[in-house]
Amino acid sequence: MNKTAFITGATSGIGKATAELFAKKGINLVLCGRRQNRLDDLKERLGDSVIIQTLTFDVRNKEAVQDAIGSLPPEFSKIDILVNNAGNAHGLDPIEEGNLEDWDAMLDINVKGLLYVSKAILPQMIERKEGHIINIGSTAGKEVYPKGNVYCASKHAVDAINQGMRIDLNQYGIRVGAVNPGLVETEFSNVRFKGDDDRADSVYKGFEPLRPEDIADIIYFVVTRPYHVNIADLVVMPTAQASSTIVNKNL
Ligand code: NDP
Ligand code: 8X3
Repeated sequence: MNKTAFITGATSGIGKATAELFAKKGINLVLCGRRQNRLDDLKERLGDSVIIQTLTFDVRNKEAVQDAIGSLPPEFSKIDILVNNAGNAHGLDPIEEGNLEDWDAMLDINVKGLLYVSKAILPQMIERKEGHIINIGSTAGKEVYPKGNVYCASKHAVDAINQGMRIDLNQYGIRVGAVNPGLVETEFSNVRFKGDDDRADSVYKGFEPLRPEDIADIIYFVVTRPYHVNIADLVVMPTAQASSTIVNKNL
């Protein structure tokens, strides 16, 4: 496939699994994250089959986002697929105990970061009247769960932005859709619980969670549909999960 994908949050979890699958399928890659060593490792491992460019920046920093994307060499001037994946939950607290830095992080990364990256990539998609944007939302963008307050708000915002993007970019023939996973075992809970790995592991105990590779498969399916097919909004949970709070541990 002679295409180029730009993936944010490629250093871990869903983004990393997507990068690995896309490379296997011959999709050239721009891989982003803050952890340069992980990006270097991916480039080293995956760079035999496809062309890879890495960009190290924090999606919260709008100048850094513009500079990094503006610095892409000519062979990466055409981005066919943007996977807006970078994001995390920070903390799990009732609203009255919420930590202001956690709130800033979630809204700045999950919402504003997604907007900054999209704004920087969009001009060349609009010029070509071609492109496909996949926004990684969450079941947390479809319902709110106890103590999920601000993380859920950030993912509800992604849901709204996904719809808004699809409406506004419709005139250019740019496809926009969201993939909204339930519980996927990644570094997500390690970040949420600030390195408390036992607490993070307990989130996925007693049932079979989704794996990042499951989501990568779905993203690949979405981007390989014929042009007239746009998967606008897809929700996927582990079979054991029925909602954010109902998980069957007896399967
Ligand atoms: P991981 O923690 O494994 O990966 C998060 C990725 O986001 C990392 O590559 C990280 O890179 C990047 N990232 C985080 N903050 C920033 C930042 N400030 N600037 C740039 N990149 C950043 O989690 P997941 O793979 O699970 O999460 C990926 C997406 O999937 C997120 O949007 C998350 O909300 C969503 N999601 C996850 C679910 C789950 O259960 N795991 C379910 C539903 C949705 P680095 O640290 O190197 O910057
Ligand atoms: C991640 C899924 O349920 O931990 O978005 O919020 S959940």
